[in-house]
Amino acid sequence: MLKKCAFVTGATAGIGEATARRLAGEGYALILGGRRKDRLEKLQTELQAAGAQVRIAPFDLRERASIEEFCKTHQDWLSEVTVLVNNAGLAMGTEKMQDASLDDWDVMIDTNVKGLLALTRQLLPHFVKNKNGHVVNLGSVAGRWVYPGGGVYCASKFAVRAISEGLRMDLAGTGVRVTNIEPGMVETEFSVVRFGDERKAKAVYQGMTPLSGADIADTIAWCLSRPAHVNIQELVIYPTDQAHVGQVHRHT
Ligand code: NDP
Ligand code: 8X3
Repeated sequence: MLKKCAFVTGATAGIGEATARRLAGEGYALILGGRRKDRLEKLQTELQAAGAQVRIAPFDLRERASIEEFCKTHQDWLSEVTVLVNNAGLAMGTEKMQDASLDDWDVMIDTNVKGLLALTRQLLPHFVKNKNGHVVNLGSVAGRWVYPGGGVYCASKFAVRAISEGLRMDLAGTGVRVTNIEPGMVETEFSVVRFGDERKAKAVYQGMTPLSGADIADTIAWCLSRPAHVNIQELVIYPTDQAHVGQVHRHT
């Protein structure tokens, strides 16, 4: 039987970093993705010191050629992967669509949709051949409900939901599982990236208790630990202070 091995994208921060730590603690070997190689190496050193086997994948998910080159060079690593956590992703801006930047739209679609697809496509033949694999996608509540200023980010997460459903249908009978995790507000670097401003990012979570990366890592670990015949299709996870995408209770 294959050893437990997870490829976690976006492991340099937030949910991905927390998931890497959690899965290392559960005995998974890891391949960690992200562009900031210094952060990947730091996490690798830390987790290896605690006994985990950790390799790094420092490519930009928007560059299909880099993904293909990495995967071609490391077919032996890919053949050992049992879990793919497609976590890397981002939102850029909250401008109205009539004012928004086409470049921001490209970055979101290229990362959240095309990057996820390109890497997943590389792993699927191994999962199917091994009759063993679990794709965990990071969707969002934004993949179910649209909000003003979020149209294209939401579209990218609606796409993740559709891709998750399509994968589950096409993989039926192979033993490969597909789960879409759909969080509400999680305090990570997400809002700093979105606004490019620490102060604006802090304000997003002011007076409420958001989810943490570790909360989502916990949920992912639970989905992975279900018996092989159980597939969690999707999970929406809100902080208790958030009732809907546009409804947050602030205790101030
Ligand atoms: P963070 O900004 O903290 O982390 C995002 C991660 O994605 C980083 O590790 C970053 O690494 C990686 N990443 C971004 N662009 C690329 C790229 N082009 N190539 C490779 N890696 C990339 O955000 P979160 O942890 O919050 O976000 C993780 C996922 O969860 C995203 O898909 C997000 O949409 C989703 N999500 C987040 C929510 C939230 O409220 N925070 C709620 C619902 C879903 P690096 O910059 O080093 O490349
Ligand atoms: C991130 C959650 O509500 O900011 O996916 O879009 S939200």
